[in-house]
Amino acid sequence: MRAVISLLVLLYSMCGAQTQSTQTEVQTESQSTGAAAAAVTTQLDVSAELRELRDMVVELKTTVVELRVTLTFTQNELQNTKSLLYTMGAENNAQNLQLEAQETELAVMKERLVASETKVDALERENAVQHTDLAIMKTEVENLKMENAAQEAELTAVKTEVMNLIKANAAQEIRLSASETEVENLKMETAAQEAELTAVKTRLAATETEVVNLEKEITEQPKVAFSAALGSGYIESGNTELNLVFTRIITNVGQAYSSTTGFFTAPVRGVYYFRFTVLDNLSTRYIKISMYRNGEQIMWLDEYDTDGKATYLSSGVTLQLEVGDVVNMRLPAGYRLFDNFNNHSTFSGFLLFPL
Ligand SMILES: [Ca+2]
Ligand SMILES: [Ca+2]
Repeated sequence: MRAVISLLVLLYSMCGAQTQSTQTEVQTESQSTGAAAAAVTTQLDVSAELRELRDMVVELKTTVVELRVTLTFTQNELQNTKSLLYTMGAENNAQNLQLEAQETELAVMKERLVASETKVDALERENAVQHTDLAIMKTEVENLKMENAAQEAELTAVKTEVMNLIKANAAQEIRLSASETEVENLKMETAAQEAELTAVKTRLAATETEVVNLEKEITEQPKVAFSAALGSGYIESGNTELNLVFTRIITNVGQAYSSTTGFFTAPVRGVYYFRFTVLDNLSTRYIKISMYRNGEQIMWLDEYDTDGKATYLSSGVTLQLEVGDVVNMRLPAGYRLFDNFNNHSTFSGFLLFPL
C-alpha cells in the first residue's frame, strides 16, 4: 500500500513538473513566434505532446481522486485495524494475565503433580505390599472357600436337621395343643372335682359330726348281748312244761341274761334279736321247743325223726321290748334236749337299737 501511494505521489510530482516545464516552454515559444517560422512544425509537435500530457494529467487526476478515495478507505480500514489491534492488544493483555494465572496455576499443579507422584510412588510401594497381601488373602480366600464349602455341607445337614426338628416341633405342637386341650379339660374336670370335693368335704364334715353323734350315742347307749349253752347231758321236761335254764354262759355283756333263772330282762326300751338252737337224738320221736315273752308264747317248733341220731331245731326272732320285759325258752312236757361241751343247745340275744 505504501509503495502504491509513493508511486502515485511520484507520478503526480512528475506531472506537475512536466506541466510547469511545458508552460515555461510555451511562454518561451510565444515570446519567440514571430522570430522563427521554421519552428512552426516543432511548435505543433509540442502542442500535441502538451495535449497528450494534459490528457495524462486529467487521467492522473482521476486516478488520484480514486487513489484518495482508496486512501480514505484505506485510512478508515487502518483506523479499524488500529482499533482492532487495540482490542487485540487488550485481549492480549488479558490473555497475558490469564497466561500468568495459568502459569501460576501450572506451578501449583506441578507441585501437586510432584506430590501426586510421590504419593503414587508410595502407593506403588503400598500396592506391592498389597499385592503380597492380596496373594496371601487369595490363599486365605481359597481356604475360606473350601471351609465355606464344608460349612455349606454342614449347613445343609443342619438345615435338614432343622427341617426334621420343625416337623417334629409341628408334631409336638399338635401334641401340645392336644395336651393343652386335655389340660383345659382336666382343669375343668379338676374344678368340677374341686366343687365336688368341697361338697364332699361339707358332707364329710356333716357325716363326721353325725359319726361323732353316733359314736356318742353308741358309747352312751346300753350294750346288751348274750349267748349261753344248756349244759351237759339230757334234760327232760317230764309231765310238765319246763323253763329252760341255759347255765353255761358264753357271752353276757350287760348282764341282762340270768344263768340262774334262764330269763332275759330288757334293760332299755328297744328292738332285740333272739335265736336258739337245740338238739336231741331222735328214734321215732319228736323234738319240741317254744319261746315266750312275758309269759306269752312267741314261737313253737317241733321235728320228728327215726334215725336215732342228732336232730336240731333252730330259729330266730326280732322283738320290741319295753324296759323290764322278759324273754325265755320252754321245753314242752314229755320231751327232752341234749347238750355237751360242744354247745349243741344254745340261747342267744342282743339289743339291735334302743327306742
Ligand atoms: Ca322230720
Ligand atoms: Ca336225726
